[in-house]
Amino acid sequence: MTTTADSIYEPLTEETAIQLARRLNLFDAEADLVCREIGDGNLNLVFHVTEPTAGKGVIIKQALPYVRIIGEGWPLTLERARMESEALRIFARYAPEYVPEVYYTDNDYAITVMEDLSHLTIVRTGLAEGAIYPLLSTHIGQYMARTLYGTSDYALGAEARRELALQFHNPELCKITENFVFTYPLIDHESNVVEEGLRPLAEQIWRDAQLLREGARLKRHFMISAEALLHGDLHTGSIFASETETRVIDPEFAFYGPMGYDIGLFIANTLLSAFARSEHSREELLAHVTNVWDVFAAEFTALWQENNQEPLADAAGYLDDELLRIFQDAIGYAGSEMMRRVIGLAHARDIEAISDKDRRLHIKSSAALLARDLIVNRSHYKRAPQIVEALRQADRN
Ligand code: SR1
Ligand code: MG
Repeated sequence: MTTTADSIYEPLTEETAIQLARRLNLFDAEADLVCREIGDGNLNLVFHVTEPTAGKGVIIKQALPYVRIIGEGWPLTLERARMESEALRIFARYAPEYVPEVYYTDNDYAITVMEDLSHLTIVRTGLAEGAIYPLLSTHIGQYMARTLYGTSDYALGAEARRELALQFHNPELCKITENFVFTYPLIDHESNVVEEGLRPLAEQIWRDAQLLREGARLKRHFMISAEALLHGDLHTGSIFASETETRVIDPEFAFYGPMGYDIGLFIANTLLSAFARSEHSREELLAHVTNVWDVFAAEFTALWQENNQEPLADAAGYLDDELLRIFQDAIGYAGSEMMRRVIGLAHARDIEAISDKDRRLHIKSSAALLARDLIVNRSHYKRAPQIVEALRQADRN
């Protein structure tokens, strides 16, 4: 959906966001409400409406008809708000404890009203400040196994899976991923942001025939594999957490795609946060990388054994083959995501925040070398600890 002259869409202000919260009876009629626009992502408006005296709040998220960080020159479908709220409702069927509750949706205004998670912090920010989130990878491993398995052919049967996939074409948001994650970082594209000092490495990357070929294969697989309903942008900026709680937000890129994509994005962004830390404080983050896969694989296996619509699912070795393929897809996608965070448009804030230029450049080139290895050599990866070993190796170079 785009806005037209007769469309009723208009962007909210802090004042109209309060009026909406009142109209929806989300607070007592007499409550004193305050509102702040807190969106700091690339795309949307986010209003935090609170009743400070009662310690209550809600989040009102609204899509703009363009990319927020660029402006009106880059129009973008309002349909993404519907994708987000429908995906949140579907994920809540499988993993309610790991997503915010959706209270209200208005597709004309591209609005989703949802649970206030302001008692939690965005994981990317927390990790940059030294937080550990001891349960993060266990929760995210469970979240991914339950949502990805639950929306797959294995759990739903092919007919129901195809029906559900019809709701999630999401072509404009998929195009953003295809361009900004897969294509542009591998060519000398004007949108890339290559830090001075990194250009020779970027030029080497753009000439690397093996890397381009494997990057193209990963992109193609992303485009044609309708395995499960993905979050579609599961980086650490899309996760709120505390020591005990974890919630996945922002699934506006949701579509039917390869399961390894969500897993790869979580792994990539955790690795980037690990790179951003000093060597001796990385261990907890590296443990998250191995644990997320172990938890995912164990939970996926349990779900597979409990409920499986595929009559051939018990064929000897088939589950192991599936898990290895998903793992190697995840390795490749982790590489694509890391590469775009170093030389694409949207960088990792924790790495950009490093003030020592030599250290920042060392981290970026190590991350790019690791990304290359993950993409090109993904079929050599069989176990999660190999990822950690590869990071250490890249850091030594
Ligand atoms: C132009 S938008 C770039 C990125 O912002 C979103 O958060 C997605 O990660 C997208 O790839
Ligand atoms: Mg987002």
